[in-house]
Amino acid sequence: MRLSSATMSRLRPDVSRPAYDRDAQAVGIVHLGIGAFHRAHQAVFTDDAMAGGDRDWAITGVSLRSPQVRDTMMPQDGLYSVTTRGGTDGDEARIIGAVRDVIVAPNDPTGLAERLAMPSTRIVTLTVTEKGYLRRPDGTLDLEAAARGQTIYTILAAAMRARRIAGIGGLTILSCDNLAENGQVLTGLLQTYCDRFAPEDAAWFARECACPSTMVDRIVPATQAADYEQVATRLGMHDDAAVVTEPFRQWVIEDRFATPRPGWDRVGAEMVSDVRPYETAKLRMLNGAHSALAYLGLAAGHSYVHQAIADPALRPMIERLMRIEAARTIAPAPGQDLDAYADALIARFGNAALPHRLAQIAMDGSQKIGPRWLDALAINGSRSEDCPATLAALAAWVIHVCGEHGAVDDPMADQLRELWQQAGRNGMAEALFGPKGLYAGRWVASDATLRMLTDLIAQG
Ligand code: CS2
Repeated sequence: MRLSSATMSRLRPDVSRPAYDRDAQAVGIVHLGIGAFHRAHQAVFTDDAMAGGDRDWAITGVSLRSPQVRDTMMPQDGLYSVTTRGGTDGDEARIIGAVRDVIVAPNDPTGLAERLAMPSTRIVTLTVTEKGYLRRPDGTLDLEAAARGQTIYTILAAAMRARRIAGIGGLTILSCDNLAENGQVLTGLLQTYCDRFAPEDAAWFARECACPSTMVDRIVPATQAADYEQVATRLGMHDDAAVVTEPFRQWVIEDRFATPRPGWDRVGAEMVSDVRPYETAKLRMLNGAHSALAYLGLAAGHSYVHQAIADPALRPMIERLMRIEAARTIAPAPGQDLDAYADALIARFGNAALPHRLAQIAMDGSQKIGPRWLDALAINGSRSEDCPATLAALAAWVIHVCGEHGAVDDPMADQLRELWQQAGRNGMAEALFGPKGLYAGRWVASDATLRMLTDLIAQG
């Protein structure tokens, strides 16, 4: 038996299910990039908001490329389970009903355009990962890539045009990706795109739309074969769209909407005027430590986060990276305790009930190191503060991308391998982080730092 509207009544009784009439809800949100993270995070908040009485915030999920999510979710009428692991009460499972349907953008561009141009659609949320924004290493928009096929830019620009011509209101466009100042960055990128390809829509976008910044947090490992089996036992039926995650979830949202929104703040989201202190702490401490665990942990022979954080050779480096090198670059909001935050992160990383593959985190490093490490290195560098732990992690990433230790899953893998061939082991630090380096737009290392990095890379 497989999960669907028809079988939901036969779930095991301890599995909670949507507490509202799913069929009666209009679609209010279109989500671009419907993967496990969205299903375990924003969709859960929205499900809670509708269970609390909010109406008409059903979600249309959009896959930008692969039909895989549609093919698993549509036979289940958009239903799926979220199982939390490692909590004090053991595993808990619930069914989420917030997702109405899934569209594969290249297969159904018309259906997608219609959904985005409906008056009931107010919010577009995005989890397209760092590389989905199609920026060059210096942060500027790659206009050519942005205009090719179904990208967030072609999709959003078409939606804006349709809404402008139809005389319906704008959209709130909410980036839920791990970029520094994601709302402001998205505003700038969309503006650049419109100026170039849709100048008649640029002013309308500026006037009618808003891109608040958000900090999203929940650890959601890719679901493994064994997870599906365990979930089936718990539910009493199969769920091919199951997600497993930790009990913790956090969503801090800049309170600057162009449209109505669900009462996410009544179900745990924090609406604030400035997201930056939360977002920089999350990016530089959580994600910064995560990426360090990934490259240093893989090099040390580990496979999972909970193993790497338990390694006595790595743990002190991770602590130093978070508590000293990252924390001193963050201006905390009133009441924000960075040391307590680091304690909580160490405990979350240690959650052995939720194995999280280091290789999953190691993906797309070229897009991640900027907000996670380089921004903190730049601030520390300007104050002449040493960063041995962050530099060790950075050296481990440079070695990782040489490609000699296995395939590198990164949109810049070819470019980075070529750089290795040209620059060699002793030239990589300079080629990446020197004054003319690939990352010069983000961070230029001092001569002493380049020497230290070169030594670390040479030592392997
Ligand atoms: C991770 C994040 O894969 C990665 O790069 O660092 O997905 C991390 O698990 C989330 O940001 C946690 O909120």
